[in-house]
Amino acid sequence: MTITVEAYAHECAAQGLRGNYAACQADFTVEQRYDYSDEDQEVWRTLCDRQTQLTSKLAHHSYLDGVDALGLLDRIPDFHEVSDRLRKLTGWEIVAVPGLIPNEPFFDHLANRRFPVTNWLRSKKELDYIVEPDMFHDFFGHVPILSQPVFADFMQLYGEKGGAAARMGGEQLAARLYWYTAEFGLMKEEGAPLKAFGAGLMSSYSELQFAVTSVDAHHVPFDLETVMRTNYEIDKFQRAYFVLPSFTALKESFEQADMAQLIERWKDAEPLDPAAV
Ligand code: HBI
Ligand code: FE
Repeated sequence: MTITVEAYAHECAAQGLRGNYAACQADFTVEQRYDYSDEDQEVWRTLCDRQTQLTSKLAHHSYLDGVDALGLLDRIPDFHEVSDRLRKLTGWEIVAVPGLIPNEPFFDHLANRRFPVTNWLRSKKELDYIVEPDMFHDFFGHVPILSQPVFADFMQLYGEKGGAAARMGGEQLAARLYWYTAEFGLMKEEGAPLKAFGAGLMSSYSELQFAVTSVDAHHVPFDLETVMRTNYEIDKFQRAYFVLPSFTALKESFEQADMAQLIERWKDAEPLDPAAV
């Protein structure tokens, strides 16, 4: 049974999360309310100008094609306008949320091809790093790649199967899969060097360069079971970056996975150290 909005709003306030959860519907969505200040618009343009200098070189072409197709660089995007374009490409749409929402509704939105995007933007003084995912991370980071048909299918399957896994006690295994693909995934591009597509990299100036170009970045060939067993930390550079051979490989390995068996086998096992995989 999912936590109620009121109880979750209270919890978030206690943790000092920024979003206005009191305004949430039962599915934890809110209206975007396009009432951004001039400073917000300037922060958005500054972040996009700076980040696109890197993504143009280091992001997978599927991500870049999505940025072009959805048009989100010159001003803070209108969620309904971008949803109309995205829906025509892969059936996905964007729903506004005040920030992180409980796992259950999050999985349910993904299973229905709705991606939750935070409706507030970091302030000028937080340009380089922000703890909570804000609209720049969610929109600039996560949304463009949802225009890639196979990854779009994977993300819906993740909502369905990841949600089922979480209900079977495999919440951590499911979270790791999301973390090492949707957040920090890299991919081989035919005949090209390594490229990034994970949102945590797309939206981070420093970590995108480190993950793709540093000799100290630990690149590991993608393996579903290894990913689900490997620990991660949320507030430092990753000590492992998993490299996909293709989005099809990701989708098919997850389709074929027997989550009940994986949970049975690894739920209570010692997690793997990312530096050692
Ligand atoms: N909520 N809005 C939002 N965005 C996320 O990326 C998100 C979330 N809630 C839970 C969550 N991610 C992770 O725990 C997933 O692994 C489920
Ligand atoms: Fe994210």
